[in-house]
Amino acid sequence: MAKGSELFVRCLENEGIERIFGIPGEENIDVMDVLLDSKIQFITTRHEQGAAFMADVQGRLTGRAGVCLATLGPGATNLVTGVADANMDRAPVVAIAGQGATTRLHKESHQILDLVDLFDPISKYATQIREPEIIPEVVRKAFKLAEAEKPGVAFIDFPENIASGDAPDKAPLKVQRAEIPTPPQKKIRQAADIINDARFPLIMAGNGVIRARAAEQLTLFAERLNIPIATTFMAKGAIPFSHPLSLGAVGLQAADYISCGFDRADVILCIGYDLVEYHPHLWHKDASRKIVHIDASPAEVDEHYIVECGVVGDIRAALSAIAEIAKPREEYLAASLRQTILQEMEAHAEDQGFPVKPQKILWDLRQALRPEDIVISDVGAHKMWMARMYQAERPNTCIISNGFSSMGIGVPGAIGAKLVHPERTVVTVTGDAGFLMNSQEIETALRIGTSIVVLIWTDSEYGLIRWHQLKHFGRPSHIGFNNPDFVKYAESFGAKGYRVEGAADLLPILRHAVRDDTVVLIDCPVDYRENMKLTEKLGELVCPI
Ligand SMILES: Cc1ncc(C[n+]2csc(CCOP(=O)(O)OP(=O)(O)O)c2C)c(N)n1
Ligand SMILES: [Mg+2]
Repeated sequence: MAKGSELFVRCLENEGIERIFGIPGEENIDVMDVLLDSKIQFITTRHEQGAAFMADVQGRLTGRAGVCLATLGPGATNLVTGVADANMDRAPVVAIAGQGATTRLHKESHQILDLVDLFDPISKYATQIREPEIIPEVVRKAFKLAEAEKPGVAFIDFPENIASGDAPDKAPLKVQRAEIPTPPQKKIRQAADIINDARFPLIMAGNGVIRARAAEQLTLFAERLNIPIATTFMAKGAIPFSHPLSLGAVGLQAADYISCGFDRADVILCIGYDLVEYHPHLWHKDASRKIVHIDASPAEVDEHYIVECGVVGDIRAALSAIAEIAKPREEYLAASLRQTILQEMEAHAEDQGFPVKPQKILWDLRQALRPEDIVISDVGAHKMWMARMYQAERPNTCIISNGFSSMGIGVPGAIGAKLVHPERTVVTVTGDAGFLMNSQEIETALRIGTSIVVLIWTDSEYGLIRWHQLKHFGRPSHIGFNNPDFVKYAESFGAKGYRVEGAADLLPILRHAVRDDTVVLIDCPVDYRENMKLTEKLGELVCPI
């Protein structure tokens, strides 16, 4: 007779997973032991949060659930931030925690916490395996729900006595994925009519487009109807930035050039757009535009997002069907807007100022990378710059957390991405604070041989918070700290470190770093005086259209 842990691992194998990220503990030793005889690779991390972020980014890139594992109590609580991030960024993840035996869960007992309660608000599904015979159902349900639209986290609490005890002779359940139906014809027609009647329609594409693997259809749709596209931060690359219909990314908490497009538009086609990414009140203050919502799920309720027509179902099918019957538009009003955005991006390409300006860092980074290479941003002022100015050419090549927006995703996220795409260069763009939140995973990266480049924007501050404080109160409050010597820090792990000492250093260092074939840290001092300059410039914005 098999043990519960054996049946459990067989069910995980049946889901086709290649690896699990995590940290062993006492209450999951049975699972850990069974994994030795499995083809599933276990990647031992240095913090459970790192494991969760690795699973998060792997899930986001592949559409298949990334898996992380922790022990009970403190192991499980350490998973929480990464799990919440995956859930709100709509990344499929199955998170597993060991648990004390079912004979001691009813009382105060060493390291026991009600984990199902703890994970409930940060997952789509949280359950406990109370009996061994439900293992195949629980595992199958967890994967099915994690991967179904909108993807997110399924959490499994696995008590130690169920893992070590006998399990019935059961087989894993057949893997079946939820299919998304084609939207009703009536809605396709209605959407086409609204587009035909529009004076200036604008597309806002969200991460749902990338999840649906609908980027190509989106570009074809825009080309055929001649409608410009702005993407959210999490949909960068859904249309190549070099495409003349691309207007870059929206999501700043303030007016931006692209706001001019929203102001001028009378119809906004929100495709795969998710309200968690960007409050509707920021781009639709007077709630007067006609909104066409095209997504796999019905729209969230929001007083600034009242839908004129909801086309719910498979995004690819919706776009092809609408493009076929709507009339192509002759004029394209946003060309001058694109010109302004391009000029802004290029303005500092040759800037020699030091510390290096954010615009220049992103310009050089783009020069050093191929279109298929992947950049992952951590969270901070650098993310705002990256979202606005990094020119992404393909979907899932610029990974930004903008649902939960948790600092610390950068280093572990890059490891997850490199495992998915070992042939591509993977760069983390991170602040000096977010970097040190999970820098311990450099050791993991070196041990498992994932070469990643970590580009640290050094300002010795929580830069984004200074930016907000200056905007609101005109003075900073408690945002400073000291940094270690990042070059020595890299070397102490056995990684490579570079320090940028002048703006002209950056591009050559980046070109070296992408060829170094190890973990590389680059300490790049950044000139964040540009933050308030941007705020002032956007405050005086004169629309080019
Ligand atoms: C885990 C977590 N803690 C706090 C925050 C709030 N927060 C957002 S950005 C930021 C500052 C980030 O500083 P740093 O990593 O140095 O990046 P910079 O803004 O300087 O580019 C803080 C504290 C957050 N998003 N996530
Ligand atoms: Mg900083």
